[in-house]
Amino acid sequence: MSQSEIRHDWTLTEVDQLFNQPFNDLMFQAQMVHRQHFNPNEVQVSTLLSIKTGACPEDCKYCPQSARNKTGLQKEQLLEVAKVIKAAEHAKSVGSTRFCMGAAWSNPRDRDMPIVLDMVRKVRGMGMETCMTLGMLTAAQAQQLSDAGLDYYNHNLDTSPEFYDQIITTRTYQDRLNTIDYVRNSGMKVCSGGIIGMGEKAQDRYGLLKALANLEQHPDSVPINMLVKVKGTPLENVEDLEHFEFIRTIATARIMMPKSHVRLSAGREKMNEQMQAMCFLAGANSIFYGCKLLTTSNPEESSDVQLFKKLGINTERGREYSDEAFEASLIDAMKLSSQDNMFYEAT
Ligand code: SAM
Ligand code: DTB
Ligand code: SF4
Repeated sequence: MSQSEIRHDWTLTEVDQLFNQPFNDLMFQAQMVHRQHFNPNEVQVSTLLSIKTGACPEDCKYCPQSARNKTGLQKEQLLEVAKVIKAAEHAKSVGSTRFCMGAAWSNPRDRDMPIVLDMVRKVRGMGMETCMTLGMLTAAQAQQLSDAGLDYYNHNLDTSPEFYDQIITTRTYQDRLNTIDYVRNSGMKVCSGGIIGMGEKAQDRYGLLKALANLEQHPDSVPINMLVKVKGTPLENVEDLEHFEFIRTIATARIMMPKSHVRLSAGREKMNEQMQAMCFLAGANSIFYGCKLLTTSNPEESSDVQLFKKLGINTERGREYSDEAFEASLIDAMKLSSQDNMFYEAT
């Protein structure tokens, strides 16, 4: 089997052809690529926490946290560090290896930085991988986060450059590309993906994948979110996307970015077990684990544990884990889970 090529020169026509080949051929190709780079029976699990909620000045039309969208969301100021640590401890104890902290900011203010840097150091000190998503960064802020030990920074392109203006007008596509550059140059790993099902055309799904795969380096992690339709947002009544389109998006992302983790991200609550299994078969190998995303709900931990058991999936060990830390987290997970509430099979 030839090694899948790492390319950064995709054309829209090529993406279209890849995406629209017969479904079985697409799935087979995606699974072959997946197996060249990953254990097909392992999925990485991350837990999300909203560290600052609502009242965001940006106008993202999908987002329950934009101040322009009347979603009735309870606003919350930046959380105390101790509360964040408590949530990270819980996430670790139930088997999550990465903790992702998100803030409803356009960008962090310099006076917020000491607090978020403290969060990074403390969560990392617990042996978890760390991820943050705080909006746009300056090069200096990215460097501060990197120096504090932040492993990943999430900043999504969200959609194609062509559709983008219909979704967000308060920051440009180029602003997003700049932040991604600063993150990469600071030494952190890039997490960048988008949202599917916002009423975009098929061409926009190809355009998003093309934009991600043609970055100078592929993002290390690519979250593919299915739009969560929240009442009070301009997209609350957008038409449902055909599920096969979503699975095809995952498979195409897998083929175009062979070494990246592709995350089956928001929207799993609306997907049955079979749909999620198809997404794993298409090459998704990361999920958000825990009953809440940032402000909306996610499947219960116990149902994810059941699904993983049915599929024979184990969780991927975090790269930061020493043998001792990994063993300790296994023991914690076992203690906490009286019967089924754990991921790990002792191997
Ligand atoms: N405020 C920061 C920013 O936008 O850069 C970070 C947090 S923001 C909530 C992170 C990402 O969540 C967005 O880029 C978007 O892709 C995703 N997101 C937000 N609302 C969503 C929704 N209703 N459905 C699916 N994904 C959503
Ligand atoms: C990403 O791509 N999806 C996550 C994470 N990055 C930060 C956020 C999903 C948010 C869904 C809506 C909410 O819960 O507020
Ligand atoms: Fe604000 Fe981020 Fe939501 Fe946009 S996606 S409104 S920037 S919290």
